[in-house]
Amino acid sequence: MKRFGILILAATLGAGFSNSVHIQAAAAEQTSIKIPTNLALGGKATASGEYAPHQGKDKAFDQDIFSKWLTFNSPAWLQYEFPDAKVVTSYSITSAEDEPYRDPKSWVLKGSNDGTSWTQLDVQQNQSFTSRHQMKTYSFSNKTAYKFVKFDNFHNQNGSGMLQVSEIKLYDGSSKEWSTTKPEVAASGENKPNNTKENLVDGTSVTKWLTKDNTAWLTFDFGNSVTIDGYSLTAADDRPERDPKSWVLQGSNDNKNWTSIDKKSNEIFKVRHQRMYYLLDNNTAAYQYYRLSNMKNHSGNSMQLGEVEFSRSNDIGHAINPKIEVQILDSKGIGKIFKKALPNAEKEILAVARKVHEMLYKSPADAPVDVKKILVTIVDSPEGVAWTSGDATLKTVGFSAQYLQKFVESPAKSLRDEIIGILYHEIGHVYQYSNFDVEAIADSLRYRAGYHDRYSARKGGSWETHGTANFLRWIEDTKKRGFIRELNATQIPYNIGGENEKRLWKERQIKLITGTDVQTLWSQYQATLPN
Ligand SMILES: [Ca+2]
Ligand SMILES: [Ca+2]
Repeated sequence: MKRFGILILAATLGAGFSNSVHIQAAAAEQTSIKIPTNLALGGKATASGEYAPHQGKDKAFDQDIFSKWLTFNSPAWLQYEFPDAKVVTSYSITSAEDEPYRDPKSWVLKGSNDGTSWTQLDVQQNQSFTSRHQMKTYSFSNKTAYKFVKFDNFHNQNGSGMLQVSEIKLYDGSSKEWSTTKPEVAASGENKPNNTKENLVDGTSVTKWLTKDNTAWLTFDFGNSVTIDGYSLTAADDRPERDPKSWVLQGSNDNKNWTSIDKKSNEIFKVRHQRMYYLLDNNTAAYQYYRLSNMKNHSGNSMQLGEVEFSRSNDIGHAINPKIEVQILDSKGIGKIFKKALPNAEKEILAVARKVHEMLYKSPADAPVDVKKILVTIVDSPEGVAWTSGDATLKTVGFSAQYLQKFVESPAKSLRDEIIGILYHEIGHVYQYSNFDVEAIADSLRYRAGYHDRYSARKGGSWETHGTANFLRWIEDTKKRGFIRELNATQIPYNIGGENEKRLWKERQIKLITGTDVQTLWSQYQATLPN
């Protein structure tokens, strides 16, 4: 399958400012994070110099670590004017993607209300950035609101020549809190010790719940009332006849009186580990308990599931909220089949975007960019399938109308599943940070969500040329949970030259993360595959 036109993203994750609180409640398990509010929004930047327009002063305040402000003369100054005066008490500076000598070394931060008389707020000297796109945060005490802040006497590491920063954020200590809750599960039955009900909410479809019955119910207790706007069921590893075929989703606040929310009567999971997402478009009531009741399998005497997830309005994942827009632009209007396959396309694409983000980042606070909008277009393109382009705030995912047309002409296949699979891949590109084999990482997400058949992989080749995506997925599932996130947090150093050096660097990263040599992992993986 041919794909093209992929935008490669880069740089370090903005860690270091999120608080994690782990509360072991009586039933459900809750984690919350605080994302600090960046005040550098909607204001005006001025500077002693800039390399406009591509490396202009605005690039220091555009919420995008992949763009930078560069000035040819150090020392320099950089000023930010807020729309309204703010009480700034901390700030972060993120280094750019290359040339460490251009990083800031010393500066004075000043505040002013008229742009003329200045009060010193913070002084830093002998600072250094040990990696590219590294974010460093500085705090100071201040109780006065200022309309202007200015980084003055801004020196680079060399003392003269160019100075550059990729991003500056300004904070007043306010933040927004998000939490995630792992529910307590109750079930009509389970198969101890390996296929227990807890396996339904452990974050991977590799572990499963199984009951030796053709009917079942499952209850999920969140500890508090929460509204959900969707839920997903992920198929287990084998035996499709054990998949749930029908169920009723209900909500309750006392675990006794139940209200029906959704009903399915003939669901078919076409690929093992397929994650089927069900949108609840008009659901506004909050419930503490959710129940999959009257579950029936396809046939036989057992039922099983890999994972059950609920999309909660207060969840960390909902901090990811890009505007989604779909435009049918092809000359013959073929693109209408896209909307027919995904009737509520904007909301379904948002759900994929949130899942992809979760697969790439532990928390939205760790993500290097904040994509504001994803525009999905269906266009004339006789070649290719889909592609992603754009800057950090607006991404465009293109689909070939001709490809969709050809696909829909093979009735054995589901256009809906194909589109969702492509979305896992392309939205992977929208959010990925690492330049480590961008195609393989994006495709590993598609495998993980069950929109490529991982069991169709065959023995042969080497790790970097033959089925790399499923190999990465296999490491994630069997060797190291969070492996793909850690891989996505790496960045091939800008000064690494040849292909061989790059390969050795990649192999070192895999060993660093997993503790195992890549050739050993590859041999173990090969042993799991049929000839
Ligand atoms: Ca920037
Ligand atoms: Ca599981």
